[in-house]
Amino acid sequence: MPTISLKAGAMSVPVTEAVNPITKNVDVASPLEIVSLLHKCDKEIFEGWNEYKSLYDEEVLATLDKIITVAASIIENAASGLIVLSGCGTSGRIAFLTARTFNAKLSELSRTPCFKYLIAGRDKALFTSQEAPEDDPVCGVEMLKEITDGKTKVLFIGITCGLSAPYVGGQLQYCMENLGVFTPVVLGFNPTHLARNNPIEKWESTFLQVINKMEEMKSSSNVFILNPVVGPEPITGSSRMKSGSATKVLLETIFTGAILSAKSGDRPWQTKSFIQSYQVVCNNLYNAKGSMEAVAQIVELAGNSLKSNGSIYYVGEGTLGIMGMIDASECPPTYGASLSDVRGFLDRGYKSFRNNDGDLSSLGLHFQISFNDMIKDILPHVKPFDVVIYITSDGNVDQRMTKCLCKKALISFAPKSSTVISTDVEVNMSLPKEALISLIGETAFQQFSMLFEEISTKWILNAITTGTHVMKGKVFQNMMVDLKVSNNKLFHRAIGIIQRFSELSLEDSKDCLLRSIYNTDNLSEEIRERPISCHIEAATPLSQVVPRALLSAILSCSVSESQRLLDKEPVIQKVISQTLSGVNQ
Ligand code: S6P
Repeated sequence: MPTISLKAGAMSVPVTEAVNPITKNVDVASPLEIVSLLHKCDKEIFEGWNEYKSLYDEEVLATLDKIITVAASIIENAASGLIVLSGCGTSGRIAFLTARTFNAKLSELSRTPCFKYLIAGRDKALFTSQEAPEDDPVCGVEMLKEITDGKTKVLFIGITCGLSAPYVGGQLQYCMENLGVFTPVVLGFNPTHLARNNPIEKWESTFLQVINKMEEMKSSSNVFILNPVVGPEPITGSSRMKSGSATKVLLETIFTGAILSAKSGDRPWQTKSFIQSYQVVCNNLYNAKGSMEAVAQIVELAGNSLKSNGSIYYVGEGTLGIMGMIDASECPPTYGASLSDVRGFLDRGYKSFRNNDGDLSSLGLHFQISFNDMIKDILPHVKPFDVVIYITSDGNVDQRMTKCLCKKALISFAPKSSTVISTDVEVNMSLPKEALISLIGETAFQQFSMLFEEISTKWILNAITTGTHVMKGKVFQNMMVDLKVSNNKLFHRAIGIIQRFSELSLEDSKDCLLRSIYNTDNLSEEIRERPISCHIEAATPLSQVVPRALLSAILSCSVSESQRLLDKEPVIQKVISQTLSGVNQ
């Protein structure tokens, strides 16, 4: 297979969009190798990447401490204050989960819940990808105004892993214009100079300009930039993975600290120790005897299921069930999977989901999320090669959910002896209790151990869905080539992919993409000059836009000829590697 070097210098490509050399051959790796490569990438979250500042950098830790102080003061004055977490896609889903977790913690402590989340595309985006609202700064501001109405002190954390989402950019700008009320924080994983600098339609600033303004203001006002670098994603640009995990780590470090500071005026741990506890959990997860092998077996089982057009169903209670739902929701935008390929179910459905808009089940089948829905709609029709994956903290599984004649796997945080069902594969995790207690103390361990189970679950589920789609041939080298061109970020990523593999200029690569979107070999000036949002609108409902463009770029052939090649061989990974090796012979 030819090795293709990245043409653009690493320093001009945002780290979150760069190619990770660790996984460059992940497309030809075995399930066990895939799991081990993903672990190597996850280690970079804590060990840092190149010369950039890591999670443990002094500046990052000092910024975290300052944000903890602001958050603690809001928790103490919850009647007039609010903590808003906002983001798009995975970032919005982690915002939701965090707000839900810490509101519950505050209720347990008999304090007023004061967390709210915002997600571009509203609650529908918790289950299905709603990429277009990500490009809308005006909508972001409107939603922020609506949710903060009447509040006099707001900590706003805008999460955008790539420092790129206009939805979040608009909100940050609005906060900076209203510093009397808002303390803005941007959370992302690129150095500031690599923030996105593309023009945003119907808006006067680029994201880079917003960040530059924050840089100017941060020394004199309560404006914070939290941007450690955790290195490129294992599947290029898939920020649900390392960046999503690092988002969870940082938000939880802030709010556990704030809750404890507000409760007792002091925390029994250093901020650094709390982050270290996730590192210990990460290493423990992958190093535990037999655990990588067991996860690899689930990858194999689930990969074979998807290859036979089967489905994967996550079944879980509480936040572990929600981790399953989040992982499932990311498969359509990341891998072009159908909504039925991977689904997540939660014990009490909307009764325990606690989302802003309440029960959304009337929106359709894929918004029906309870065990009852699964018993009614899925279990009677499961196929023998479908896979149900139970995720449980205590080893217990609702017996009604076990009555299915298909493959079964269990991910449990209880010893094997307490497992109540028989499955094809079982991953038994245990948290490294002693190490965690020595880092954060016994009380905090008791109070927050669920957070460590959640992140362990995230790492396992991300490995399962990544591995299965690699097995299905969706990934070429470590790049998902068949992406949907459904927002500005993905439009530019698509051009980057064509440029990378074809060695065409940026302009010519863009033309190739447009020819594929508009299914023409003669691109008019009128089409070229349309705003990017028009191209996105035209491309969103189409399939195989990027593979078609890529093949016609590499082979210098017509759009219809490249479609013909794709019709002959639907496995993208094969058709591209065959084409490239043909070209290189
Ligand atoms: C990425 C995921 C996307 C992103 C979303 C926000 O794996 O599919 O939904 O989360 O595009 O990206 P960002 O960079 O603003 O956090």
